[in-house]
Amino acid sequence: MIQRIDRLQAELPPPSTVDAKGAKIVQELMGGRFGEMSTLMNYTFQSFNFRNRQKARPFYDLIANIAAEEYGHIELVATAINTMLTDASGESLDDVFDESMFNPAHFIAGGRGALPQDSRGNPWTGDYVFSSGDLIEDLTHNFFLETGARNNKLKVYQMVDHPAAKALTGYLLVRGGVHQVAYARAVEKITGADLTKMFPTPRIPTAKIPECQPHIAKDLHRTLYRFSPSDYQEIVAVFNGPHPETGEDLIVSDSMPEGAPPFDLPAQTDVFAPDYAPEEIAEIAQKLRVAAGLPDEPLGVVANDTESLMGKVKDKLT
Ligand code: MN3
Repeated sequence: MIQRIDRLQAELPPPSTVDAKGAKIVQELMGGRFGEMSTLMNYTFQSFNFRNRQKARPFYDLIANIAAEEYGHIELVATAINTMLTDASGESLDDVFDESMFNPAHFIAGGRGALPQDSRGNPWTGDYVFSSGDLIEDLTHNFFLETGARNNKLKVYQMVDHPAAKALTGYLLVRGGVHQVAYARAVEKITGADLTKMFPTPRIPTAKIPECQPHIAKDLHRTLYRFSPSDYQEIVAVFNGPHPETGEDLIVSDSMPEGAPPFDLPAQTDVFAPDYAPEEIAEIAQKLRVAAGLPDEPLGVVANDTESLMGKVKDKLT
């Protein structure tokens, strides 16, 4: 089972200008063949289907644990797309539609929201999942999947200028690198075949990408987080030794990333999100909260709400 934390794995910038064309391009990192839905579902199904797991525990733990991190990655991609589709400066829909190459489904099927699609608007498909039951094949596939994913992230980084897309790809390039190393190391531990000799594959100069630097400074390029309070402890048996590019020791962190609260994106009434009259829903929600004996202010935490109870507490502490 999965426990959910209402925070993003990394900080993303607040909404600024609408970039509908960029949002369409970033969809590739959501629902493309090498997108985060593919990494999430590949590792999820491989972990569900894993047989003889007690005898192969370090490898089961590795795949199951990375699957959990990938859930947070689809959340980050969605948040970046939603930020790029958010009107923070009064930009009218006409201005948005003057752009070529936007995805109409972002406005028609979605309320200016991310969709499980690629950059062409094609839906993500389960055909992208490879779960053969052969551990060595699956691990080799996963190495290649992370390789393709980083390749696509770098292309999106180069194509899209919106700050949310830059922050997103800067973070995911670093994390994808960790998963690539993890799967290479797993193949090496079983077969002796050293995929890391193929590094750098692809050639991604993360040291020269400004948006990667804050994460590299925090060692995120060589740290595998354990996404469970008590389980998946055997990942340390695989994720160890020197990083193939930098030579630094690999690290397993026993805690999840601290992460950051998301920005509460404003209602977009032109697309009925959350409704044509969001104040009505707010009024109903407030009555329900009072009836349930909840405090006057929301209990959830967002990045831009200093009025909430938790926001005030946080303000006092910082
Ligand atoms: Mn990922």
